[in-house]
Amino acid sequence: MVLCIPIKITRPVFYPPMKLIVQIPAYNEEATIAQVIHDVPRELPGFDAVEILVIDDGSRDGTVAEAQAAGADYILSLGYNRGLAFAFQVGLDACLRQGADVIVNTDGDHQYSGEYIGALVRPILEQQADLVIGDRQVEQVKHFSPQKRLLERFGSWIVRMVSGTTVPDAPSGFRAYSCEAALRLFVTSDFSYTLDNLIQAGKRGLHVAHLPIATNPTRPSKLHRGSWHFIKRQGATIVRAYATYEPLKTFFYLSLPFLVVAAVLFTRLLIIFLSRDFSLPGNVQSLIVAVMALIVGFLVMIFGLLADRIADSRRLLEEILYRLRRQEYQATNRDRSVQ
Ligand SMILES: Nc1nc2c(ncn2[C@@H]2O[C@H](COP(=O)(O)OP(=O)(O)O)[C@@H](O)[C@H]2O)c(=O)[nH]1
Ligand SMILES: [Mg+2]
Repeated sequence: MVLCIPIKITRPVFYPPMKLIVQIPAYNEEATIAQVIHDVPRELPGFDAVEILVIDDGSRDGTVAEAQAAGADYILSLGYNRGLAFAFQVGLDACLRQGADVIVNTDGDHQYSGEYIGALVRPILEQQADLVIGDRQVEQVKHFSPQKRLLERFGSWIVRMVSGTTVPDAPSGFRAYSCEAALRLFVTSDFSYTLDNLIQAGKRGLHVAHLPIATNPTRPSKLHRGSWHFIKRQGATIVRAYATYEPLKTFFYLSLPFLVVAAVLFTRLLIIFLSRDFSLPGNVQSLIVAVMALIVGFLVMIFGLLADRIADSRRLLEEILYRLRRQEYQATNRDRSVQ
């Protein structure tokens, strides 16, 4: 039986049992993981089951024991530390294998309150969204430094521009995925999944919603290791994602300075040429620079065309991956109705 209901198709008359899995990527979170697990509501309107998956990213403390004692349904141990982006993707795949219809991601440091999970998944249940992001309303978070607040707001603004979504808090880790979104999206960044996933979702036309939430004060972020580190890693993710989805635009913007220099120099040379009896005395250097700028500008545009072709192939690969995952999902969940 197909449990994943594709977007824009009205619900079947027969409602299959709905399962929500809350996944928690955790790296050395023994102090807070139990609190996060206890905070997850085990009964929610619209779901027959709410389960919890902890992805232990090679923790060297008592995270696993704490999670087990607190009642986590599944613990996925990655063995050694693979980083948040990897842990997140492996978690989504595991949730799909367990037959999740909706997946919520929350952090192991108890930054996010379980009380918002019901509201977070509602737009997905109502088929109004594929991805819902918890908006921490960063400007009001007192335990963030002014610098961090500014960075996060600026970063979110860039992501909105790039992705074409309206999400106010792009790096938020509190988010809900419909089964369709989890099957379609995949993380390519090795730093964090948050921006990567959001840009993919926006560019591939998934519906992205957001919900204002309040957050709990927590330990300092382990990902945000200083502003420069954060800008470098997240900046690289945004530039890569934009170039992947908009190669023609990206390479056109890159070629523009060269073409402008060439145009200005050629115009100047033309004026000199016409006003000095069709000769260009003493302007060989300008001519060389103009020709070089023109060549580089055109080469960059040609790279854009190549990148555009590669992006086309990637689109096909994405579709193949989606269909493969969907088949796996249907195969592993064929007998869910008898559970
Ligand atoms: N920093 C970090 N966090 C990880 C890793 N693997 C999983 N996580 C989890 O990712 C979540 C977010 O990390 P955190 O340091 O709170 O970053 P924040 O989102 O900036 O607050 C937490 O639940 C971590 O336990 C890892 O390798 N490094
Ligand atoms: Mg945190």
